[in-house]
Amino acid sequence: MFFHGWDNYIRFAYPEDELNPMLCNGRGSDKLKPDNININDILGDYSLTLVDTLDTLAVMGEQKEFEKAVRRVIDQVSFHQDNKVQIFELNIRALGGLLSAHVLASDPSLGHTIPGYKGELLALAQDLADRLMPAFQYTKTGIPFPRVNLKYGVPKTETVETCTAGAGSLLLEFGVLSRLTGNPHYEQVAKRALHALWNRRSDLNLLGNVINIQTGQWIHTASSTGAGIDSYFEYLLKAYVLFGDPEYLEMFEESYEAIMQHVRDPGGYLYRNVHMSTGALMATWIDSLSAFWPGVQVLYGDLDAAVKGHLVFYNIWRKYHALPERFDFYRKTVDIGFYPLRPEFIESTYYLYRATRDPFYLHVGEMVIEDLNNRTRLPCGFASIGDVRTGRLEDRMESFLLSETLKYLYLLFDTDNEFNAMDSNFVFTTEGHFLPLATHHLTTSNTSYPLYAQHTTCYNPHFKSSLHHYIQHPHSIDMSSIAYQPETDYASALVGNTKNTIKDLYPSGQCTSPTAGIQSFDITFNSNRRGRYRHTSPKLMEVVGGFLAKSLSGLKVEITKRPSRAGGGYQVTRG
Ligand code: DMJ
Repeated sequence: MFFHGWDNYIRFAYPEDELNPMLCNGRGSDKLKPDNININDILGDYSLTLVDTLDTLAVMGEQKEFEKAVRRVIDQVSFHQDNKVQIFELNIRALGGLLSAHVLASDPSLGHTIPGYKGELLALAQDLADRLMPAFQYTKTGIPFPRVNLKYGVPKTETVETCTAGAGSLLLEFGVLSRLTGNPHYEQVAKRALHALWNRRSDLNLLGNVINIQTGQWIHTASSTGAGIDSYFEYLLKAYVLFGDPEYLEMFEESYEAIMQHVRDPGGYLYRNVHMSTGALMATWIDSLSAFWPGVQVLYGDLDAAVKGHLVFYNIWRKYHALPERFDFYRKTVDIGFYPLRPEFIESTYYLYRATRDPFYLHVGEMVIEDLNNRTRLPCGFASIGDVRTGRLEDRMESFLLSETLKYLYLLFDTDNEFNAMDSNFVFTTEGHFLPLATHHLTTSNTSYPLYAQHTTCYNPHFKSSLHHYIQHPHSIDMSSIAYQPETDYASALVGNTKNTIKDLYPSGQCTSPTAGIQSFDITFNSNRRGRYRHTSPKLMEVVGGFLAKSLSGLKVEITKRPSRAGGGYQVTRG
């Protein structure tokens, strides 16, 4: 799948920014419609998909292709463009892509060095960051302007309203750039922006969605884990993982507590839009961007909450064979129907599998692969879905398909991949870029950091040493798989999903039939005073109308009570 997207991009679109999978050609900035921010916030004529995909090539072990792509970037990519772009998008997609590829190309311990490479990607990254810096120049609060012209700086007419995620998700890339170049300025401005937002949190410790960068007033006061705020939280936690500064963890913990108390619904499955000052419900939809949140919860160590939240998106996906941009949980229907091949649900699935090894998550991955291939694959690449209900396609393949969606899918199934086994402090950024930081960069001249970032309750699936924080799952099929838990049915009902057929799971996700000898066991039922049958076996779970035997390796047995008109007794079926 990856090469279907990548080869077609290189063949039909490169050196343009994106592939049009229907027209089989390339797409760059929209010069005819400068206000088309859907395109111009992201595309600016710098071969974006190429830059965004570099580290995926390394992650997939495609060293020759990685080297070739890096050479292409060095020889042909320039950010000296008369285009107004969003600093958030350029930061996560381009700066993150360049930094990741630079570290891979230059650090021998990672096994992807490129002969003759002289740090050109780092120089390009710094050139790009310098072009983004005007966004921080004339702000009274320290919160940056959302957009800059890469050639001429911030236009005089530029809006002073920015979203929280846009202004507060810069620290990983800017921090790494500072430490690699020795220029602390990038990290300082990103940190200042983060603090400026944080200092404007409500008494409930919640942040709003849109803020005026000059007055510091909130414009849109809905708090959520979704669009407009999402990666702010992600960067607090990942900044702690990467830089080791406990301040970020404390901020994350305060935010997390507030989210769990006010944004999460009392049932524990949905993360909603609530007013940042009162906690009152402001909308009845959740968005597909917020599907990243269970992944962050895994990283933080709250596996129980992660499993539940993920099940909501799993059931929405099963209902529509993709994730609609917004789903109304009150009406149990689609609110906004497009799906531009986003990664968030797959990202969380990946984190959950790394943490639990529950084959259920491999089956989720299999479902996603089938749906992507069935619904979005065209001869020239993969197309966005315009409406998940009708399957109408749109002629766009965003760069995150190759940088994130297919990277996480690959890492989900390539269980022994070297990037899954790494035991050092690194993160995947919000664009899925692999970003490590060597230990000697953990201290800077003006700030002191503890040498190693490790919080005792923080589970990082990439840290082998922290695995003891969570149970090891058995390698054989076991009824403890989330597929068979009541939570799965609950989440299914929550989104009005009537498709309840979960395929049988196989050990470690292998599609082989389990071979097990004939087993027998005895269970004693005792009648209590009210004539009800009681059992004492821990292997039996009471379900509506009968019992379910569990924890029997390789065997599922269902015991159902027969109605008296059918003769009574129990019906035993093999499942
Ligand atoms: C990506 O660019 C990143 O994942 C970002 O954090 C959110 N939007 C897209 C994917 O949906």
